[in-house]
Amino acid sequence: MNHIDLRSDTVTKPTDEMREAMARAEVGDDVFEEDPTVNRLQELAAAMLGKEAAMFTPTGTMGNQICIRLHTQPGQEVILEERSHIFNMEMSAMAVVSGTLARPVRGEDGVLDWRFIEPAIRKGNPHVADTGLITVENTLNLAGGVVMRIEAMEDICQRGHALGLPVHLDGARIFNAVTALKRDVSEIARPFDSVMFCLSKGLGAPVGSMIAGPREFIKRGRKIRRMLGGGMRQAGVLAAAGIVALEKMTSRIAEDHSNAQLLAKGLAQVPGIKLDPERVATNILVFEVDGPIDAKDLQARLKERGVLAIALDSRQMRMVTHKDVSRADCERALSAVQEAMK
Ligand code: TLP
Repeated sequence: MNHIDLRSDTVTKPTDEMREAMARAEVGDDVFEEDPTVNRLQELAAAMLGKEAAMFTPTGTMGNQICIRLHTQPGQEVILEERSHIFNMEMSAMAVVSGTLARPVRGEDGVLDWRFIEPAIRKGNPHVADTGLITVENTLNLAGGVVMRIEAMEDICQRGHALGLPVHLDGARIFNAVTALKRDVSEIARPFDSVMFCLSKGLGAPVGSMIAGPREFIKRGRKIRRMLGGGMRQAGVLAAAGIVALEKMTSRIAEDHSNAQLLAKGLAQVPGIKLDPERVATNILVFEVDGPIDAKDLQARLKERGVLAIALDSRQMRMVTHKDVSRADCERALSAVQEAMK
């Protein structure tokens, strides 16, 4: 059976154009910085984000962790939203790689602003560890792809900087934020000291993420990437798909958001499902299953009906729209949910 795969936008397959670009890619040894295609991707990403430099990383997790390592000292704390990916899904890497402790705070509906961050900041108190970094995630995955406004991001950065604190953006889905906010990606990236974004999610590239920031920061980042085993050689075959992702795939993301709306409006009508379609702003839906069956049962029943989705726990379920699910697929998925919840 051909499944409708709503587990994640990470499941997207490279387009034909990407595969052709990959086959034709000019390559070299990227540890020597001699891969022309990787260099082109890095220059393109830096220019789009308005940063001095960028670096290709194998994964978003590695990109985030390189930035945390560069910004912090062992023993410091990192403030982040309690539902953030760095806190929940990166295998406690910030403790292992950087010797830092997460200081999670809860935003309103997943959205952080200075009110929530300020009380968690520790500086100069001899009894407690200092804060070394603030991280922000936009869009915030586990809170249902919620989007943070530019003004809130600017405010956090400005106030953080005034206290001498760097601010990192986990912008895994920055182009979903761009689409929802109708702003240029450089406007979102501007106030941050470093930004990570993924090529391998909604943009459809098979592998890879980027970090961007000041030239000196990225230069130091090359060493940390290598320390983590991410110094790749003829990576141009992967970067070639990344270039197509950045040049051709950002403008179609609105389609994913409109399919997510269709799903959200339909799901909100299903007895036993709790979801406010107004809160679905991008391509991720996180909803509660509070009916005759729980989220894990729903996941199993949907799978029998050819629809894949992820139960985050026994109550919460996540669905993600992307380029490889059509509007008709979303309609079929909705019918499957209606049947499964009966
Ligand atoms: N997210 C994946 C899973 O790991 C949960 C997904 O399916 O959504 N930041 C954010 C906000 C992410 O959502 C992810 C991946 C990452 C970082 C890490 O990217 P990768 O998987 O490339 O290490």
